[in-house]
Amino acid sequence: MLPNFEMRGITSNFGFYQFIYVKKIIIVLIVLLDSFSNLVAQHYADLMTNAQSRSNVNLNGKWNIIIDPYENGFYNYRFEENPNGYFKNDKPKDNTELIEYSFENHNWLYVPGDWNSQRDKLELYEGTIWYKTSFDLTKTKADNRLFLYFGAANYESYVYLNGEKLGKHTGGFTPFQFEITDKVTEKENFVVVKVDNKRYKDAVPTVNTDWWNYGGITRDVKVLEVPKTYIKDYFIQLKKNSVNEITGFVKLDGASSSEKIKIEIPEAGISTEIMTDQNGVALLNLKAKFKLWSPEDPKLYQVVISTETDKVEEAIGFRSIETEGQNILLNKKPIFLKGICIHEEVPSDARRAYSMEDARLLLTWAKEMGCNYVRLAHYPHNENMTRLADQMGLMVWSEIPVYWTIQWENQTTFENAKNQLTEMITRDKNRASIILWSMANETPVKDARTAFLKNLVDITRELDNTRLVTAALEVHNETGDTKILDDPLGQYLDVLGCNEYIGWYGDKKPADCESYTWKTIYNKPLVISELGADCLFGLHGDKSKRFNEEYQEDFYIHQINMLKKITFLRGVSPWILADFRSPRRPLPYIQDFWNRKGLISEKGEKKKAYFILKKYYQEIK
Ligand code: GCB
Repeated sequence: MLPNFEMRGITSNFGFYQFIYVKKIIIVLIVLLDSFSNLVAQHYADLMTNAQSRSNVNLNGKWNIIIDPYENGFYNYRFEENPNGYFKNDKPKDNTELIEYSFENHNWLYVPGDWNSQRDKLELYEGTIWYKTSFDLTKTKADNRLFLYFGAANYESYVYLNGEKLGKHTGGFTPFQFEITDKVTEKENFVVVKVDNKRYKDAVPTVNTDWWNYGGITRDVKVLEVPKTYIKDYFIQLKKNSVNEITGFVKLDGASSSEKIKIEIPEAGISTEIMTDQNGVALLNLKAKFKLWSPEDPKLYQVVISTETDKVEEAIGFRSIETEGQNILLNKKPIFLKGICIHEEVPSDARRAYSMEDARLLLTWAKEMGCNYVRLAHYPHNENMTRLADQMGLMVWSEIPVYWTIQWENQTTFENAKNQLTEMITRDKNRASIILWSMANETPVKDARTAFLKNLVDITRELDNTRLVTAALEVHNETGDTKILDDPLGQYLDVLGCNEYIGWYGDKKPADCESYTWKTIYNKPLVISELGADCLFGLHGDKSKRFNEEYQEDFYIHQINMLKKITFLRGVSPWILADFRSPRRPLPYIQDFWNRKGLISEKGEKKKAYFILKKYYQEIK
């Protein structure tokens, strides 16, 4: 909800009634602004935006670990939280003392990184591992503040500094931070983190998925240093449907009175000052002529935000994204999303992706295939992916792991999903590349699920009404050769996503898909968010035999023929860029724990179907 609060055309020669009228408008505006400022103050996640640009002590590297499958370092023998757990970082002085652990051991893991790929014995481990590192820190200014920032850790993390609990975070794919200003000393601070990747039925995602449950501190860890009053958050994007008007906000943390904030976008000739209110929030509304961000020309502007004591900058792109009937409009022009789904995994190393080099590998593969769009499945990927997508001109579908069947009636599950959604939007709301926020993947059609997801849609629109909202649905209504997309969730979405595997799952052959006619009850654009078939690179033979390259190739040929006939189709992201690890896929010799629907093998080899999709994308204007 970014209200336009600019007032135009108010002149001084008003009569009494006009005066009353204007007064009313002003009161309404003040109430609106105030409620928006409260929303900004309270509803975004407690996170520093653009943490990447902050001066910091980088805690990446080797951390000592203790593998703790029984959670002995957390619970006592009555299964109560132990006040003297491993976070105390003790060790026996000698054999007269009974302390049964020590971080001074030979065990360590790299951070960032998943544990499964770093040690053979951890390949399938699901449980607790304790991590420990230490750091020295001299502040550059005495009254500066310090935050311990995690890019992500999967799935549940308890964080301790110098033996004291800072807090807990749930969710494996979004950032979290703790203020540690008053808890840090100059020398030998120690951070201990208990990371647990056990799966639970009431969690998000739930127990069954189709990807590897990589555990550990999978993204960067830093201590960030900021001034006493610092620029905590900002939202600087074009207003919904506009190509020349920015609305947004800047939020300071620690401000005791109204403060001046300067926003500069030198290349667009913008230099303006705004004042914060009692919430530390300053609303922004300005007009300028921008060269708009697009896949063909991913123009980014350097945006500088400064106060008397703080300054941050970053490259931000400006573009509009909207729908009109069954079209998706980018910068007011209809666009077709030529895409591919991607898991956050480097297949050649069978590990989580986390670095800029990893992001470059995956997104370059997508670009080479002719994509202008990527679906980052099925959870928020690391920030390098969305920042690089900004630079490379790839539009992004970003999703939370509300996957298959979670507990729709469980309030705690809802709060968990809401929190992950809020953290995703808080982190990435200035990324021009992101055009779609996705609520879920392949969820069953029933009232409790639709209510759950509608609530998430409402929250998304409240936090960011500039982007489109979607979800990967399925067809549940089929009569004869007609597929009817009528999922009730569709009424709340801007873009209908739909996964379909005609010719792979079920009893149909690849060619059968061509006889289908697609319909929908909604006047909305459709993106086929998945389609795919498994194949092992190098396995050749008859196209009627599954897992041959020829089968997958034939499947893509028929699918593309079908896609061409769907009148309301405005994009596609086949499943998937590269083969990826999944415990659901044990078929020996063919899968061996790899989902083989990649168009590229785990070694980077291109399968035959890759070239079919590339050609299709080349032909689309
Ligand atoms: C799907 C899921 C995806 C799976 C894929 C498959 O529909 O959304 O996560 O990996 O199918 O390979 O079955």
